[in-house]
Amino acid sequence: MIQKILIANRGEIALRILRACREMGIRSVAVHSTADADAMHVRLADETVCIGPPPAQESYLNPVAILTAATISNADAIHPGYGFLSENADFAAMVEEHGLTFIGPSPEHIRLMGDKIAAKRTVREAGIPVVPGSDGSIDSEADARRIARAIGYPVLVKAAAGGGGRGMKVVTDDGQLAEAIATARAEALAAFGSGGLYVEKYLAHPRHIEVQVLADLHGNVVHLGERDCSLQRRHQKVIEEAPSPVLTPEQRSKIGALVVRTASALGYRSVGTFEFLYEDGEFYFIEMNTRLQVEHPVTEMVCGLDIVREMLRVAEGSELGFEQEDVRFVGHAIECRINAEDPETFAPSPGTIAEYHAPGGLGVRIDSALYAGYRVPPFYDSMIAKLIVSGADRRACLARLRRALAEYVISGIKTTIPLHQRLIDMPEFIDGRYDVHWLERVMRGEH
Ligand code: MV4
Repeated sequence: MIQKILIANRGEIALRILRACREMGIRSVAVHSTADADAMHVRLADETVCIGPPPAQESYLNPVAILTAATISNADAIHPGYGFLSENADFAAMVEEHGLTFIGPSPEHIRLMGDKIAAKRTVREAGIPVVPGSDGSIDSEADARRIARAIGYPVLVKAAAGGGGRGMKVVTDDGQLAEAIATARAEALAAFGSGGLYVEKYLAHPRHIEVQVLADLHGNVVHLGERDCSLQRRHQKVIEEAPSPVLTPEQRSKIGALVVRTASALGYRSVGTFEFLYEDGEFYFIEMNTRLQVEHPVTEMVCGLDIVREMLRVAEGSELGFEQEDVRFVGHAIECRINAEDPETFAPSPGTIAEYHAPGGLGVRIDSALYAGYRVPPFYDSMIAKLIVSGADRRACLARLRRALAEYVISGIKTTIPLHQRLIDMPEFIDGRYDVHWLERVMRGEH
């Protein structure tokens, strides 16, 4: 049994994990940089350890500082949250070598899925549809040209170590291929230290639909349905919803069964997300995330499950207490990510929160570590709150979301609340007619 968990994160997700710990009678250890001494996760934890100066490299991204904190606080497990060290296979291995439980997938699964080429090959062999393209890395321009001609232009050159859109190049004909490969390789080497590339057919107007799985250590795997995360800007999600407005129950069951079979065959454990592009009624796997995700609450709201609680339970070896047919999807949920940013320019807006009033009422959930008087530090991600609203159906959910956004008061800094208010009143959003490029077109004034 896990008795004490060190939470290797900050902000709303540290609070989310801490709340699950408290409800389960597990003691919590918060770690923090000197910039976060006054943070809510530090105030609410049972114990706290300062792990370094403000830059994340020297605090939240420092494995030695975090393992030292776990040792001196006598924690028996570490939850990495999302971002920071959550998908660092070496860190997960170090945690286990120290005799602690890493609350997440095995280091081997994290490493496998971190290599996008290996991930794609693995899930394809298990029967999941993938985007047509090179089956492996491309070694030369000639190699890439042969594949590009076979699948047809336009194609996308992607970095094997990438993800999140970094090191991606669209190529529309043979003539652009050499330069795209050279720049993509250079960018990948600079960003990830490895230059492996692969080629895919470029889908021009896909949606981003991802499927949540949950697996225990005894071979039980369930899927918790999908989230539609097509509203993104510069590969940052802005609004997510469950279910996707475009899927039928039959499509959900079919893709769900495929990912469950695959996770099962891999011996996967903990939570994970299979990411797909969805275009013209077809799914195409692109990547797998081996962590708890920011947008997990929309799934919780439609499944009635506490994903973090389940993640902690399976980490200590408990069996999933339910089967696939026990997972029922009820209603609709939408999450707005609220950032400390100018809603038009997206310039960061750190500073002191003067007034804070969170909306409430039926179907309204706020996951945030904000409070009046809190100073949003300039050193970290600008997401300061998630507003998650649920309703009997998408229309009811939207009406409630509109109401909740209007109630939300965060003064003293700029936030993206006005952007959300504008987006959810646009006909394309109301009708669910949007793809992954829609938001950027709106921001350029082209919709
Ligand atoms: C694609 C694509 C079109 N065709 N792959 C961007 C981030 C990375 N996770 C995958 N991405 C894309 N891959 C093929 N073969 C378009 C994108 C893409 C995108 C995907 C999901 C959400 C937002 C996006 C925004 C621009 C491009």
